[in-house]
Amino acid sequence: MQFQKTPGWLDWFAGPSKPRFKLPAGAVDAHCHVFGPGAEFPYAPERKYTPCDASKQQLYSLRDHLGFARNVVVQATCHGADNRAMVDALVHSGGKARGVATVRRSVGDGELRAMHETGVRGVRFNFVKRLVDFTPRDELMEIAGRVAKLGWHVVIYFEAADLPELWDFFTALPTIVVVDHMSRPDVGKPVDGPEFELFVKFMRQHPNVWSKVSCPERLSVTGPPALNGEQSPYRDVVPFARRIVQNFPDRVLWGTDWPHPNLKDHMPDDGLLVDFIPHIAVTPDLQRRLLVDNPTRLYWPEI
Ligand code: 0GY
Repeated sequence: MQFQKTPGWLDWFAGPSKPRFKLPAGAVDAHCHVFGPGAEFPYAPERKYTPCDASKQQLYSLRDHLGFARNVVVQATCHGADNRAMVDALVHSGGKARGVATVRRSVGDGELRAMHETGVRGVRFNFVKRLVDFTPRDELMEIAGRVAKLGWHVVIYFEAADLPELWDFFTALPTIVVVDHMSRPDVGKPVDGPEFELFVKFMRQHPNVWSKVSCPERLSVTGPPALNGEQSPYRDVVPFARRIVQNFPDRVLWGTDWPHPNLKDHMPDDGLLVDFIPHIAVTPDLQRRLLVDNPTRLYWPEI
């Protein structure tokens, strides 16, 4: 099937720079996606955007270029609950990728077990209105209970302003809960202001909550340019991510978010994104926990 990408959609950046920061051995890109290709894996009828294709081969060549050892491929909303493209990426990764799926209540236990065999280790619940029509919470809670039996976790994507309303639901989940992109804080507000304090409290009070300290390119107002080699790219995001890494060093993950859905003004250079890491995880020990120990414990506990 031929698909016409959403007007204004930016293609991913085809010539990423080589990062200056050398990733530690065994580093995991713990948040990335594949899109189609649409001709092989059609986009879902209920999708809110149509992306450009971004294949597993392209993802794995980026992995090698940047110096990652492994990937966690997260189901993107443009594929709805049809996990075939993501699962196909896992199956062809030579054991170097694990996945996070989107499922409905109608999913069979046999299907869940089959996904587990391919490397799926979590489900994603999305609460971002521009991306999905919401699934009822009782259905999500039922899914969480079923995947908990497989040892999976739940990834949640929501915006900071919605945390108060979602708090009780999130804290009732029976699994590890991984928050995408620090719940998208408004980095124009103070890092010790009420909004981000609530997120820190959420993590502090609930030891099963983890966070991805990813997506500075989505959150930044100042944008990417490093003024010199010393200064971080996306520097207005640094205090937020650094605070989470320092306070919860054993519950943080990092990912590129390649191929960067829904960016209309600016498409990041993935090499520069990697150069953001030493500014938020400022010692080799913190870097190793963020990039190697934590994702390995969550996705490859057997190694
Ligand atoms: C991200 C962020 C976004 C999109 C999706 O699945 C998706 O469509 O996750 C977004 O638009 O903020 O993590 O990729």
